[in-house]
Amino acid sequence: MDKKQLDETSKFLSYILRHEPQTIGLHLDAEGWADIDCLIAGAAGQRRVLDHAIIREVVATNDKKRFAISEDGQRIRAVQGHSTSTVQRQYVEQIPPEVLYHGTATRFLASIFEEGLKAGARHHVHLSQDMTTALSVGQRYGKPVVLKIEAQRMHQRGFKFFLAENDVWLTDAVAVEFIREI
Ligand code: HQG
Repeated sequence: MDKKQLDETSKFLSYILRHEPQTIGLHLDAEGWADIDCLIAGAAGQRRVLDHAIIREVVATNDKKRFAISEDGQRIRAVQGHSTSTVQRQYVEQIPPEVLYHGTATRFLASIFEEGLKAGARHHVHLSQDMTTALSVGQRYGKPVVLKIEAQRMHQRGFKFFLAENDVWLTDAVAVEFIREI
């Protein structure tokens, strides 16, 4: 597959495995796993040709390591970023570094400094350990801005942090007092 096809298939998988599995009649379990044969059959119903080799290539080449395949090769899941309520992943709690970063767009700043960072449609607020990643995340919504989150201080106050398999940090919400604009 060329890069364009890989990106396009990755977007399709993100849509199905994070947000709208029901559009192809796919069942996800609470940990987000879907049977790959069912995924292939559901996609075929929408005239989208997938097979195990294509899916493995998308998973292996994905820039953000968004997906994982089970050890037996039969199931696939998105490792984070879900909005569908059928998935309630139980991430293991982790101690965060001193600071983490959140990329957003300048147009959201007034609201963020009023009500803090909220998860929105997804299940968590997404944070990263490096500013470059945060900047590219923010760029998706307009003029980007990076916010510094006092993660260690939040942790000391009892807020929970989780680290997805692809190194994206997750937390339920971030109160204004822990947010600094850079
Ligand atoms: C903003 C991508 C107003 C928040 C990325 C963000 C990430 C508020 C947007 C992952 C707000 C939500 C997630 C408030 C938060 N008022 N705006 N109180 N609180 N926001 O897409 O973090 O490529 O759901 O700043 O790499 O942008 O999809 O979250 O701008 O890891 O794999 O509301 O998605 O990964 O947007 O991105 P999103 P996000 P993928």
